[in-house]
Amino acid sequence: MQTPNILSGKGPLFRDKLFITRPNLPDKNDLFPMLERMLESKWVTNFGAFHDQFAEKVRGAAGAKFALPCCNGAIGLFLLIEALELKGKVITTPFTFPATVHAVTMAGLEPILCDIDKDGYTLDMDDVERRLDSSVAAILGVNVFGNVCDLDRLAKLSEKRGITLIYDSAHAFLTRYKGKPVGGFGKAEMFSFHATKFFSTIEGGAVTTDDEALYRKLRDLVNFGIKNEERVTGIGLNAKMSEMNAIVGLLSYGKKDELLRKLSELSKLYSEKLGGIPGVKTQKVREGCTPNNSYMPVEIVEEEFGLSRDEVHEALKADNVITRKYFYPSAHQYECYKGRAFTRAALPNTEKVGSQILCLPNYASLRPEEAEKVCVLLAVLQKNAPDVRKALKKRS
Ligand code: T4K
Repeated sequence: MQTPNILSGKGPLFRDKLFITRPNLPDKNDLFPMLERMLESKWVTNFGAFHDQFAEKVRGAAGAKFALPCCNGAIGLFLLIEALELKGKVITTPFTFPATVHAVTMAGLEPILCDIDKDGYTLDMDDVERRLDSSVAAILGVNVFGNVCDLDRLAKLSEKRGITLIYDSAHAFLTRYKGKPVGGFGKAEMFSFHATKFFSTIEGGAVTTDDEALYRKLRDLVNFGIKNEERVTGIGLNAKMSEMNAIVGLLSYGKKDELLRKLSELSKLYSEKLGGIPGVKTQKVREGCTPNNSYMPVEIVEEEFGLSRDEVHEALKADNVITRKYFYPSAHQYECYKGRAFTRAALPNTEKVGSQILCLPNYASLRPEEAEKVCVLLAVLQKNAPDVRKALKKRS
């Protein structure tokens, strides 16, 4: 392989930027006829026919009784929390995208941030049990990078203590646990169908639940809280999914098996090729979980790799490999929460993983040879760590 740019100063290994993800967009030959039908119908949003068809697909794929598409995952989660009318604190994880903890605080609730499992990155159940007291009204688990929380233990705990259990499954559409699809666990779950997700509506999300009353309430809340022509019963927002987004979702749905297969192949390739590199640790997926493989998180363990995560991030960038530090900073480190009591919890695993995590390029249209080249590049950087460090220092 060509010497990495950071050492040679020559042109980057990848001519074009290799991003962490690229949207899986519909083929225009499939899209345009559907858009034409939408235009002819003159019904473009507010619970149209494509919206309802898409809701039905999501409902089936999630194995839930009800599915409500919405404008994005963040607002879907916020309105779900609002709809639950919780009285008390919400246990959740700091190792997530800002949307999770913001949804809790924007709903006027106090989060309790629990630590994560150092290998799978989901809620550390011992910490959850330690921190659980009578002030807790709900647990909001995050099925991060498509891996699932300890769904069995959380279900038992919520039942025993009478606590509402919900999931931020933004990353976990079409993941399964013990054969059952994610989407039917807890009281309700939220999915994100943002363009960066392998299954996309460009912008969009959905909430799934088996609880009809909750579904009906949420359906009003995504439409300003309007019950009918003469009644406004909830304080809601405009969070509906438009017909255009639903059409993209329907087309994504048609490709889901192909997307899952490609991601699974990439995941196998990455695991094999990264396995031999000292200081590269991959996420441990929970036993019983069949993940969607939509993210490729690794930890760079500096003592073994010879470089810090930040140094690897920079060195890869020099070769046009644009990785992301999901999720650093973690929620307890956000400036907007500075001084808030909930940020003072001891979160050793979160801090350690947050300082080591790096998500590698991973998307269905990524060619296996490109993924392999990223792995070889990582291996070369590791082998030449002292020189890479020197070169990075010189460059900065
Ligand atoms: N809960 C969790 C656990 C989440 O991870 C998220 C969102 C949510 C809740 C909220 O769901 P939504 O409300 O978003 O539905 C991206 C996504 O915007 C966000 O949806 C996602 N999680 C998060 C993990 O990733 P950024 O700020 O990192 O995106 P950005 O713009 O830097 O894009 C990442 C890369 O994707 C770019 O470097 C290139 C590529 N890209 C991006 C876009 C938008 C493209 O190639 N084309 C594009 O159009 O948040």
